[in-house]
Amino acid sequence: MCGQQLERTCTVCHAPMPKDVAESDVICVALAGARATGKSVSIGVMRMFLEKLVEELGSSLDYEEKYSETDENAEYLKQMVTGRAYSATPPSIARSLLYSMGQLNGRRRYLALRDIAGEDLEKDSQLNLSFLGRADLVIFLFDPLAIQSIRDALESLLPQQGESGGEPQRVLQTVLRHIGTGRPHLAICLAKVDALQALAQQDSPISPVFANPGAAMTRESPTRRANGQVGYDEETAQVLSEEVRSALMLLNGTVIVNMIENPATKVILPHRFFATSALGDAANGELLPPHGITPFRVLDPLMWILNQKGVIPSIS
Ligand SMILES: Nc1nc2c(ncn2[C@@H]2O[C@H](COP(=O)(O)OP(=O)(O)OP(=O)(O)O)[C@@H](O)[C@H]2O)c(=O)[nH]1
Ligand SMILES: [Mg+2]
Repeated sequence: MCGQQLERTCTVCHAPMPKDVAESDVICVALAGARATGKSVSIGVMRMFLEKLVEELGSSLDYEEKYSETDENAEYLKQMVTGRAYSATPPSIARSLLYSMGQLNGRRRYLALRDIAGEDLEKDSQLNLSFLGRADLVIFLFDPLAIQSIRDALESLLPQQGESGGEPQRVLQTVLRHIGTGRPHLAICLAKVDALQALAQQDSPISPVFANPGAAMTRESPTRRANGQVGYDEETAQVLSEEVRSALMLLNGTVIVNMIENPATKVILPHRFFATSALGDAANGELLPPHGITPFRVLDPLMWILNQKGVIPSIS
C-alpha cells in the first residue's frame, strides 16, 4: 500500500470518474454529425433547458468540471452572453462533459455528453470512437442547410450562412461503423428546423409540410401532465417521428432512413426522428440571431432517453 489516494478511472480512456459512479445511473449521450450541423450550439442550449428541467424534477444540475475535458463556461455558455457563435470544435478530442443531476426518481444520476468534431467523422480519423457503441443515446444531426436546393430557396430569406459540412449519409455510415455491435438508442435530428419553417410561405416542395399548422413539427413539445408534473408525451413523440421521417425523405434523405431501418448488419437500433432548432433563427456569420436565441424542441432527444431510463414518467 503506497498510501496514496486512488482515483477511479475509465478502463478505456483512463479519464478520472466520480467515486460513486458504480452505484449511480450514468446516462451517456454522444452528439454526432457532419461539420457545422449545430452539435456544440445544441449542447450549450440543451444545458440551459436541462437545468430548468432538473430543477422542476426537484434536484439540481451541476457541471462536474473536474471530470470534464473542457471549460463549459468559456466554450458552451459564453456565446449566450456574448452573442457570438462557436468556432468549429477542434478534431481528435471528442470532448466529454459530465453533469451531476443529483437524486432523481430514487437514484443518483449523472449525464455524460460527448461532443465529436464533425471533422473527425468526415475523414478517417484515428480517434477512438468506440464509446458510440456503449452510449445510451447517439444524437445524429442532419443539417437541411447543407442541401443546395434548400440553401438556394432560402437565399433571400437568410443572412449569409457559413460553409456547410460533408455528406450526411457518409457521416452516418461512419457513426454506425463505430457503433458496431453496440445497441445505443439513435435520435436522428432534422436540425436547424427554423430554416425549413422559414420556407413555409415559399414555393418549395417542402413548404406544405411547414405551412400545416396541425403538424407536430411546427409546435413545441408538451412536457407536462394535466397536474403540472413534468413528463414525456410518447404519443406526440411518435407522431413527430413519423412527420420528420417523411420530411427527411422529401429532403433526399431516403438513404438515411434506409440505413437506419434496413441496416447492413440487420440489427435495427431503437430509433426515433426529431426536429430541433438550437438557435430558433439563422445566425448572421459569427453573430447569433439579433433577437437572441429562441430554441425549438431542443431537449426532445434527451427527454426521450430520460423517459426510457425511468427518470421522467410518460404523460400519455
Ligand atoms: N439556422 C440555424 N443555424 C444554426 C443553428 N444551430 C447552429 N447553427 C449555425 O451552425 C453553425 C455551426 O454550429 P456548431 O454548433 O459549431 O456546429 P458543430 O456541429 O458543432 O460543428 P463542428 O464543431 O465543426 O463539428 C453555428 O455557427 C450557427 O451559425 C440553428 O438552430 N439554426
Ligand atoms: Mg462543434
